[in-house]
Amino acid sequence: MKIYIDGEFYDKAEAKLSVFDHGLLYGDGIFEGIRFYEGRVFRLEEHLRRLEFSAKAIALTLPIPLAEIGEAVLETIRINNLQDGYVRLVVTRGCGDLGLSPLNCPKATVFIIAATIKLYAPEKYTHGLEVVTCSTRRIAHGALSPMVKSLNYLNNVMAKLEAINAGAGEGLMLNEQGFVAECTGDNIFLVHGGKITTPPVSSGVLAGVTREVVFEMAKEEGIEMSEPQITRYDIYTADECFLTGTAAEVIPVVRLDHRPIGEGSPGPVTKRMIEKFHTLTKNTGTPVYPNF
Ligand code: PXG
Repeated sequence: MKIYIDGEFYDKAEAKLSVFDHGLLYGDGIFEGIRFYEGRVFRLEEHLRRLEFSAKAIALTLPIPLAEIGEAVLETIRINNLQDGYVRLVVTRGCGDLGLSPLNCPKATVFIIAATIKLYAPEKYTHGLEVVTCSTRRIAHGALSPMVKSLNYLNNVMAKLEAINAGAGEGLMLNEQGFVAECTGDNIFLVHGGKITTPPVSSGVLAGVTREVVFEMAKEEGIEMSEPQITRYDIYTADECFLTGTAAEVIPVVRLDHRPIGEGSPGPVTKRMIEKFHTLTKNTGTPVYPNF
């Protein structure tokens, strides 16, 4: 495995950053999780744009132009000769002194890992996930914008641990007001009477790339879609529920807090979204290899 760090490729054992990198010392940095399918990167431009916005929001200057970062993503996949997998693209604040100030860090560091990905068990896609509500709340806008895909994932990590300890596949995170935000690494969607809803970004949601794909697919299918504030009651009483994320893709949820959602099995709208999503991942994306 070859890993990209600041323009060079290193073997896995040699791919190391300094203990003085503020990405490690303070979680000061940003990342993207990107998937590629059959030699094509899915929604690369959208991921790069979100990275650019995350960087702007935390006043981090990207050390190379965005287009070069995109090219480095493709090169990392190529050098590892992969067709299907997952890219972790990380930009840290870089090395500095001990002390919070990012002004101590002259240059940000970019690293890129291309690997295969471990998915939820295949039966979860056909039978659906069980989700529990976590007591850990999603980070508040007043603390750090949940729109920033930052290296500060500790609240989500703690929520994930709660879900695992409860024997559930995923954890539902509420915002400070008690409204539904999202799961620990996935956006959430409901189906009520054939219409799709999802919490607005103002509820403390990451603007997921896959979330945006659901808006497009719903439009194509002529399915009405809106973003009202959502409570757990809305999920308990929904016909269907599903999650989306780069890692999870589109996955049905059949129980929340031990209550069956709808019939307690994946519904028709969810199944249609899964099918359409697979068609998109198969047939669209930025080619990794020449003469594709
Ligand atoms: N919410 C949160 C908090 C996330 O971290 C999503 C929603 C879905 O966004 P996308 O753009 O992926 O549709 C995420 C994404 C990982 C991993 O390694 C995590 C994510 C994506 C890919 C990999 O755990 N989170």
